[in-house]
Amino acid sequence: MAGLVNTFGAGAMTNSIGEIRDADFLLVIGSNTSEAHPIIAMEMKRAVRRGATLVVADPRAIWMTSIAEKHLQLKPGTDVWLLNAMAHVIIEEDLIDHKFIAGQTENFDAVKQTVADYTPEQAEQITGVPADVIRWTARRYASTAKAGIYYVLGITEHSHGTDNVYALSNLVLMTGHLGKPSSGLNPLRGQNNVQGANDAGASPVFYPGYQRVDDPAARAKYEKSWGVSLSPTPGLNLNQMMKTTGNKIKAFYVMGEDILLSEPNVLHLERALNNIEFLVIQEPFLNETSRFADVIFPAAIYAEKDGVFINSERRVQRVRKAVQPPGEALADWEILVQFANRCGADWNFPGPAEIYNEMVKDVPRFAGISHERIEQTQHVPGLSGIQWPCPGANHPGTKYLHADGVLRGKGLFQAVQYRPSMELPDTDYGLILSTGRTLYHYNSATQTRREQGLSTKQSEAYIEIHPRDAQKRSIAHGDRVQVKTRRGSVHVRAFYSRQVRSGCIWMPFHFKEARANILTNDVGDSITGTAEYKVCAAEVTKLETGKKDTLLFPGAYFVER
Ligand SMILES: Nc1nc2c(c(=O)[nH]1)N[C@H]1C(S)=C(S)[C@@H](COP(=O)(O)OP(=O)(O)OC[C@H]3O[C@@H](n4cnc5c(=O)[nH]c(N)nc54)[C@H](O)[C@@H]3O)O[C@H]1N2
Ligand SMILES: Nc1nc2c(c(=O)[nH]1)N[C@H]1C(S)=C(S)[C@@H](COP(=O)(O)OP(=O)(O)OC[C@H]3O[C@@H](n4cnc5c(=O)[nH]c(N)nc54)[C@H](O)[C@@H]3O)O[C@H]1N2
Ligand SMILES: [Mo]
Repeated sequence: MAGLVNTFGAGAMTNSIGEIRDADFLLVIGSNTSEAHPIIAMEMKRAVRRGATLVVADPRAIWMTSIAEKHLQLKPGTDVWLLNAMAHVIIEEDLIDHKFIAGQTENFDAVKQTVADYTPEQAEQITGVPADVIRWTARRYASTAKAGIYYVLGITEHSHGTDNVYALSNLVLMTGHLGKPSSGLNPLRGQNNVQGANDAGASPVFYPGYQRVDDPAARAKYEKSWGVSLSPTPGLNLNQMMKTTGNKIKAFYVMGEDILLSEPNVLHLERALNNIEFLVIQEPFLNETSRFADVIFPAAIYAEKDGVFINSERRVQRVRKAVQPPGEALADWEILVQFANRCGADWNFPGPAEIYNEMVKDVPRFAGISHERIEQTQHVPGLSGIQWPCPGANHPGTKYLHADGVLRGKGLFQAVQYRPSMELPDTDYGLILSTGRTLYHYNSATQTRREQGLSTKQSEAYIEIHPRDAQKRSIAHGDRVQVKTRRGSVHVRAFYSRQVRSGCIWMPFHFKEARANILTNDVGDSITGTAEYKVCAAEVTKLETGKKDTLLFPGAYFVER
């Protein structure tokens, strides 16, 4: 879901994971890297140990802030102010890369004009980050050659998520930190194959390989290749689909998503699901959504099937069947082929290698990658798989993007103005609720809560609350509380934490008995539809005193400060 927008021409990490250790400056913004991307965090730790400067911009103190040179503890949803103020300083102090801007970008003047109003002093008022720290960060970022930016959902899960990404892209373009090793813009992808799903065209906007459905040339190509006529308009995005459920949409085929746990404003969705005519889910496990299903196709999990996964650094890697799927479960592709054929298609794919060839054949960017080629890389030490772009069978793949010029042709500067989050605290709902994940559970936790060890480490839903906010509400560490927003309420434990800012509470979304998404706002970003999971207004009231024997804080990183 990390929104797939940037202004250079490809939605993926521009660098490789292996380049992180050589970076000299790292800006980690809206990424709880050590809990959500521990392997990548290891590379960041390596860089810091080597002497690199790490700056973390995050409303919470996370483990990464403990090794950071500076922690920019901004107020949630104020990133555009922070980033535009950094751009302001970089331009004011003439730290821009004139040659790169002139040769490889367009529309710089619009950004220059816009950020002129974003002074660090005013940014301090709005973000809470001291002006001198903003200046310091801007100078350090602009003047370090190997400077990389790493971001995830703290940037994208906002009604202005695309603006946040544009503001980051502007910094990259004005400093020319692109097309070089260890220096670029890196969205760290979420689920193991979410990059692959997007690459394959599992999107309302793209055919495989980010060819737009509203591009007449791309459409003509696929009409010919697939022998069908195709719509020239993009389909509904996930957010729009969820909102039209029960009205326009009468049937759903949900494959590998537990929508009743992971979609925002989920009680609304639940009511809507009562009004649809048919719900199919394709799943390895019974989850919350299966309560509403008319049909369940039992699906094999990753270890039970062959194929490829594509990771954040655009690396196409093989997964191999290690065990047989249980009972009647089949690989997702086998179910889909059977389904298509019963709808009248005539698909005869012997296996995933042939399906992969079909997917890449009209995509120049992937054309050189095949299962056979990936097999050959398997035995080369330190190398497994091939990174796209890889246009031909003799092409070695691409470590970092834009080395021979920006893929889009010219990098496009996009001037963005700050827009506040849609729902801010008021007298009825005095706190900002933010949600996310922890080290111990994986998204809807249909998998991790079946594992004893992880459930022992973290067994129940909770909020982190600043002691000052808790005491104001007569809540003690460990008490049971009600958390309420305009959309609903849940009961959880409250744990004191000085890692959240005063005025903010934080909650994981993993627990079905206290779904964070009953609380969240389903307003979506206007371009990607990604929901504002990171900011809504909430209030907390005490229900009962917590049992003293279970007052353990369940988080992976917690210090009483
Ligand atoms: N253990 C574990 N690992 C996972 C997952 C999991 O469920 N469990 N899920 C995977 C998936 S699908 C994804 S998409 C990734 C997500 O990876 P992350 O995006 O790193 O995970 P989140 O917990 O959503 O945390 C985002 C960070 O953004 C910060 N943040 C919140 N609001 C703001 C803001 O307004 N501005 C800024 N600058 N920061 C903000 C939060 O405090 C938090 O530290 O993780 C993947 N990895
Ligand atoms: N409040 C709040 N909500 C969020 C977020 C947040 O930060 N805050 N983050 C959002 C993000 S980034 C994401 S990615 C979503 C994730 O939310 P979901 O996609 O709903 O969660 P997952 O647990 O990743 O997986 C969903 C289902 O896929 C099934 N599954 C696993 N492997 C396979 C397979 O091989 N085949 C099939 N067919 N099914 C399989 C699992 O059993 C599970 O039921 O949550 C979103 N929701
Ligand atoms: Mo995700």
